[in-house]
Amino acid sequence: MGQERNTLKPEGHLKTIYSDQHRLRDAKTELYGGELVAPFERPSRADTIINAVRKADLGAIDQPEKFSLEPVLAVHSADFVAFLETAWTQWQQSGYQGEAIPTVWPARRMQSRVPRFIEGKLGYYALAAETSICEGTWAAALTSKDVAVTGAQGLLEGEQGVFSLCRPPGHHAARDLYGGYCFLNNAAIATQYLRDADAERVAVLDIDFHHGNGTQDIFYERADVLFCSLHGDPDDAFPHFLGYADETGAGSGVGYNRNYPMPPGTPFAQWRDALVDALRHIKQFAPQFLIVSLGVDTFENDPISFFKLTTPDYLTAGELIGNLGIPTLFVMEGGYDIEEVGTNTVNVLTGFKAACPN
Ligand code: Q9C
Ligand code: ZN
Repeated sequence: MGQERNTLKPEGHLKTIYSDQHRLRDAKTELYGGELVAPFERPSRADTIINAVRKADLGAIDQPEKFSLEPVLAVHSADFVAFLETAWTQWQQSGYQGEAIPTVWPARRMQSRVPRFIEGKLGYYALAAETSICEGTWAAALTSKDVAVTGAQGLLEGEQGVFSLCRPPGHHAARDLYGGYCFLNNAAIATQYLRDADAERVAVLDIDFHHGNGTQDIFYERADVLFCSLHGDPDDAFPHFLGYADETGAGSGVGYNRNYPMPPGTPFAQWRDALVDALRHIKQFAPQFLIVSLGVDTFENDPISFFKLTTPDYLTAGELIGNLGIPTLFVMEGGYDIEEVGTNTVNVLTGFKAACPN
C-alpha cells in the first residue's frame, strides 16, 4: 500500500474534489411525463452542494487532476467512448435543431449491430430517453471522471475520506450504455482504478434512490468487487429493468452483488435496516477501500423519488458508514431537491467524519 498510507492528515479532515467544469453540462431538455421540461439534473445542484461543503468547512477543496482515457477504457468499451465523444457533432451535422434524444431501440428479436446513422447509434447506446445530449456534455463527463479518479488517488495517498463532487452523475452508465443522466460511470472508474493500483478488494455501496444498474452490470461477474445497492423497487422505479433482490451475481461473481429494493413510502427506519445489513456484508468482505455512490434523492421532498428520509437521517447514515473504518470515497450521484441537496449531502459527510476521525 506504499509508505504514504501513514502520512499524517489534519484531524477530522475530509477532502473534496470539485471543478466548475460541471457547468458545461447544461441541457435544456429532459423528456419527462410526455413533455420536454428543464432537466432535474442541472448545474445548480453542484453549485448548491459545493456551497454547503464550503460552509461546513469539511476540509480542503481541490481541483481534479487530468487523467487520460485509460481509466475510462478499463470500464467502458472503446466504441461507446468514441460514440459519446462524437455524438453531439454527428447530431448537429445531421441537421437536427434540438438536443440529441433517442427515439428507437434494438428491442427484442431485432439486430444488435451498431448502425451508421446517429439516430440508430443513440438508440443502440441509450438505456433511456430522458437524457438529452448537448454541446459540452462530453467535456463535462470527462471532468466528472477526473474528479472521481482524483478522489481515488487521494485514498491511495492515505486519505481516510474523500468526497468527489461529480457532475454529471455516473451509476446508470454501463460498459456501453448511457442514460438516467449518466454518461461515464464515475464510481466504477474509481473502483477499477483502485483495483489496478494495489487494492485486492473494493466494495461499492450505492445509496442513491435509483438502482445502480451500470455499476452492477460492470462488476456482475467479479468476486473482487462487492456491489450493494439500496433503491426504489424496480417494479415501481427507474431503471425498471434491473435491481431486483434475486440478482446476486454471475459466474465467479455469484454472491458479490446484493440489492435492497424498497417500496414507495419507505421511511428511514426501514432504509437504515437495509443499510446496516449491507454494511455487515461489506465488513465481512474486508475491502481495502469503500466507494459510496452517494445520491440524496432518497429525501422526502425529492421531486422524482419516493423514499421518506429526512435531513437529520443523513447524519446517521454517514455515521453508520464511518463506523466501518474503511478508507472511503464518496462519489456524487443524484439528488434533485435543489433547496436541500447541499445540506443532505454534507450531513452524510459530517456523520462519516464524526464516526471516523483521521
Ligand atoms: N418518473 C440519477 O439519480 N427518470 N438518475 C426518472 C421518474 C430518470 C436518475 C423518471 C431518473 C434518473 C443519477
Ligand atoms: Zn438517483
